[in-house]
Amino acid sequence: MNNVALITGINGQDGSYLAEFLLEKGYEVHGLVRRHSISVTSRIDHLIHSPYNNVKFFLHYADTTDSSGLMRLMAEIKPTEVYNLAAQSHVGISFEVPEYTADATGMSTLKLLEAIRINGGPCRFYQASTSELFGGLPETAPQSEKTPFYPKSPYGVAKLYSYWITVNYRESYNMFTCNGILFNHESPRRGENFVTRKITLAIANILAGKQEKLSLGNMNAKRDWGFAGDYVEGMWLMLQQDKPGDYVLSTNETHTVREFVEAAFQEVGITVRWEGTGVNEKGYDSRTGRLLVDVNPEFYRPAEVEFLWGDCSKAEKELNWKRKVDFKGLVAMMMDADMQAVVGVGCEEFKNRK
Ligand code: NDP
Ligand code: GDR
Repeated sequence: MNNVALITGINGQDGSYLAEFLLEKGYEVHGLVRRHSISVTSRIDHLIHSPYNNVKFFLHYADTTDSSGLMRLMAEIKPTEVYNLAAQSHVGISFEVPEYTADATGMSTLKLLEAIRINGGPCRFYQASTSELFGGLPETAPQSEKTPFYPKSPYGVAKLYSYWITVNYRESYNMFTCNGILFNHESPRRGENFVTRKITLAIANILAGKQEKLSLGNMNAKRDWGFAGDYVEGMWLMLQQDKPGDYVLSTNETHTVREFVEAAFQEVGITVRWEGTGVNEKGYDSRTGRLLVDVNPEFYRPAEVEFLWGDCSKAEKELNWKRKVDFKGLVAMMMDADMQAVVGVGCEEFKNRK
């Protein structure tokens, strides 16, 4: 049987890495994209312009909130594996658009599962579940598959629905459905309004004279940050097992947002000196005294997940999965990519020039 994958959210960060990974494995890959007034395919343009296009790689217009389109696509494509990565994926923005987030991040999962069930045929299903299902209470860390859920945002609540409907279809209809409970994973392809990319891009812009300073919200939040390229392999591994299950993927490291800022500046040879606390906290270049970082309460969230630190021992044991890139490697990779793109030189060359 041919391996045919359908990826929702193919032009997102994870979708682009997963498409590359599956094509390399010989899959026929179909991706679902929404219509936009401008092009949003920059992460997959290299695949659109590759020999794979229209041979092994196909894009289809659809929206996961539109069940008739999903039904039609399932009947047409007959995928053997579906990866549901589409979502309104920004936690902060979910407080601004809670109802839409419930539709796109929650209800859409049900629509996709129904389209698979009604169309019949053997099809394995991956749901992009998240560490935002956990409340991030320090006493619950490190969080594993057994940690109780306590979502703190409209995004987290919508993902909670998706998590349980995925489990429910497994139990009700004997479908092969899996939840990957993934902790934060980043890359040079990360959206520019997620905190890691916001930081690395701002530093490159500051050094290029295009931005004055970096303004952030809660710098005390702790996250377990891995590399997206490592995590898409884990998604695929979940669907290759004899039995479906739910798995945490994480790095087993945790760092504050402040530590990410410090590590990113270190990559370009700048040590940050901090002064003040809370909204008055500021970061200065320890050598020149220049203001580099401040706090803008606009970026605080109405409710926050304070402490995420994943325990992925189940995935390590059962899937034989392990992350390859650590925190330092991730920061270096992202900082270097933004330096190359904005300043025109990598971090090492920049430091040697100073
Ligand atoms: P991105 O925000 O980069 O990508 C989201 C994708 O979903 C985009 O391709 C977007 O398309 C698409 N999309 C959004 N709404 C719809 C819709 N209604 N119909 C069709 N497509 C839609 O997210 P990531 O790649 O980072 O994450 C992938 C998934 O994994 C998401 O579900 C996210 O919530 C989840 N997740 C991510 C983690 C992370 O750290 N990255 C951790 C845990 C879970 P468009 O370009 O048209 O907006
Ligand atoms: P998160 O990622 O909410 O964990 O969700 P994000 O990078 O947005 O925030 C991480 C932490 O940084 C704090 N923060 C800021 N965040 C943003 N975006 N902008 C800021 O200026 C800023 N300042 C401080 C946040 O408050 C938070 O504590 C990501 C998404 O990819 C989800 O889809 C996914 O499910 C989870 O990771 C796991």
